[in-house]
Amino acid sequence: MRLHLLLLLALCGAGTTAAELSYSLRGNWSICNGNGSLELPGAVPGCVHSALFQQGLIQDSYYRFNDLNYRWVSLDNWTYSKEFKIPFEISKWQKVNLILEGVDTVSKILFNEVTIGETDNMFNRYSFDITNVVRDVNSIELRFQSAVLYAAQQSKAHTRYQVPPDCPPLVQKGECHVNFVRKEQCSFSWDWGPSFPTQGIWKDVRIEAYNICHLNYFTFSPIYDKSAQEWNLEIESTFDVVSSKPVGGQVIVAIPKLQTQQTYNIELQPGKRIVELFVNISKNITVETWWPHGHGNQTGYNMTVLFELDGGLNIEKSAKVYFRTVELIEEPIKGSPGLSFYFKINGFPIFLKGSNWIPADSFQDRVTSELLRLLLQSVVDANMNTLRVWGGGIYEQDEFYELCDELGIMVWQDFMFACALYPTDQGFLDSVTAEVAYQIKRLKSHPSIIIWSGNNENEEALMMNWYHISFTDRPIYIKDYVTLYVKNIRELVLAGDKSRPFITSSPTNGAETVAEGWVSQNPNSNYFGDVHFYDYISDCWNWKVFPKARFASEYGYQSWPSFSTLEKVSSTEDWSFNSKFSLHRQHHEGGNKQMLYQAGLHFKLPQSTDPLRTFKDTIYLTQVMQAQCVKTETEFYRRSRSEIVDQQGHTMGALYWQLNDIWQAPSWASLADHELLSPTNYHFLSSPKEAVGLCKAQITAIISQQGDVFVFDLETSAVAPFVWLDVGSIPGRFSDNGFLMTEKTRTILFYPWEPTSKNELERSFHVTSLTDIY
Ligand code: BMA
Repeated sequence: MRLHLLLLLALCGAGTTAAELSYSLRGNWSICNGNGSLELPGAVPGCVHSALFQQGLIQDSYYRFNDLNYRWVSLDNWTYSKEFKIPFEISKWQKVNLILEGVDTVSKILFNEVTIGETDNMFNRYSFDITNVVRDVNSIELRFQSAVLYAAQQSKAHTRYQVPPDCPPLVQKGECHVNFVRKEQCSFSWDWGPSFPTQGIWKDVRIEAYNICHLNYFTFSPIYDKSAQEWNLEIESTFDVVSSKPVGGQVIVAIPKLQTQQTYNIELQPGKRIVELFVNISKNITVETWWPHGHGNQTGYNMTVLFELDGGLNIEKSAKVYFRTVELIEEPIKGSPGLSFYFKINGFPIFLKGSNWIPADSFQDRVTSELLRLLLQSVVDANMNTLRVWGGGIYEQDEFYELCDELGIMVWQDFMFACALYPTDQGFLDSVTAEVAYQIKRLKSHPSIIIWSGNNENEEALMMNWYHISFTDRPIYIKDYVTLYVKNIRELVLAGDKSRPFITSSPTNGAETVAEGWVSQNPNSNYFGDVHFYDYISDCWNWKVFPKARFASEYGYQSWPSFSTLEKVSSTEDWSFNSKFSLHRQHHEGGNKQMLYQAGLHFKLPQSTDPLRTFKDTIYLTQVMQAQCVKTETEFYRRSRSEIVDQQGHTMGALYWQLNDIWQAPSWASLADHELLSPTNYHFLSSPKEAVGLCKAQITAIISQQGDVFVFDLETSAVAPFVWLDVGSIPGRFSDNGFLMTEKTRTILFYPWEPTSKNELERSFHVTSLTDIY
């Protein structure tokens, strides 16, 4: 029999028992719908949609119109339950807790038929005291309420005034009132994503039992003392002391590579206790700092913290510590009104080049650490150094930040509020307070996170009056805004994390927003803070249309994903640009027309007599258009770093919208089914549609294998713009793609993400260039 028993700590000395035991409740649970007509097994961590799919009760949720067909799943109220025997003698333990690392979202929890608590926030971690209800054999039940129904109820109960928007635009085919529930905001639909408001236990769940005392939390941050020119480390540990007497002992902090070992005496009084330690790193020792990718190494140091407490109780923690400083510089610029807005890492100004990150899947149980590694490795391979974790998604899993630390990717971390106004009644604020305090503790030791931002676009929504609020009512909403982001979230950040700056929103005017009472007349100003810029009408080859801003944290253009990506979730009748399917997948009003309009400015639109050929060529052309537009705009921001023109400039960041996709649909993403579009540099002297003398290029490839990598030796019969290599559904990444081929031969590498063979690649290989359409 496999016991899910993990012995975490053992008391030293003869004849003693363990001081803490943990019993995992991962694995098989039973799931039941509201009226009991459906009962099925389901995995934890997981969600109802995944369980239904695994049991063959629903098809792939991303297939064709299934987002609408399976709406019933999110509208039902499901129950997760499990019976289990604890494989150790539970009565011997002074304190027993049920720990839920993530519950999605609204549930009532029963343990041995006794209600032990409720949840209403998928971003919080819950701990319930079950000492008095736990037995050797137990039952647990999480009775979920549909997040959609809950959000509607909460909105209805908010009678004093409306908190807009009520519903997303119709074209998004989503659910309403998402701003009333602390859940991934884009799970009710977005302008690039479907509506799948999942239910389930989406993170780890376990029982922990302990005597004497227990380390609940451990977090730390390195702080540089400028005047003393030395590094210190602040370590914070949170204990639950269940012994009736104080528990004394020593803490030994060791960072061997920095020749640091310090011992502290502590005494923990009964109850919840916080221990704060301050470790000084001697000036005489060289500390190698953590640098972003492209600027230096990502050096980290192994640290152990050993608590040797009374009665032989030993608790040991180990972690990697990275040292770096980050400053957000807002200072006057010669020749330009306003203030700069840029980051100094370790005292060195750095241009942030990168993209925006959204959740990698609607169903988080499908987001593996392997997938994260592949995506994040692509980020650094494309020479980016920054990702913004956008506020309409989730605080990412630990592995995401660990990988960013390791790879040198700076993270701009939004709190999870986006494109909406939010309520501020006490229940909502309490839930947010718990969420924010927890997320700060969980994430603050990651050097990769260089800034916290209160929300996505909510200052702009308010001040640009997206929701048509009357002038007389505006103060109510401004007050709510300040209550939530300034009086609550900002205060929590200031109290919990001194190692990185905080801004209230993105876009914002930074110091100018503060000066204007936390909301600026125009949060998108070119003279302060960051901007978000979208323009689908102007010609994107004309750099004069772009804002010469201090920092562009969002900009972009849509394209369609490759045919091989779409093929898997569609059927033959869907394969035209104006099919019901193509319209259904487009969640941005007018998006399909905008893409053709923009492409038509410089390219001849596909005119094949074969409808499938036309569809494939149109998809290809939207991708070429997107690549060109993002290239032109990005290069403009990069150039603007070193100039002031018309009193504007000194741009220090360019993060395009968006890196990844959540499903197979048109969007602003540059990575779709795991392929990387990586532009090289060139300058066209005219639009390709006016170019004369382009002849059809015959491009061939000889594929060979070198270890895990495949080599594509390409040969072309003519100059070929926008050469696109495609290996169908084989996941992997080309070293370059979408390039201009002016030389006769070129070698490109293919890095597969799953085992494949030369034969398989040869079968799936397809190459397109602009000359195929002309
Ligand atoms: C910005 C983002 C997202 C959106 C994108 C494209 O507003 O913050 O909300 O998906 O533009 O429209």
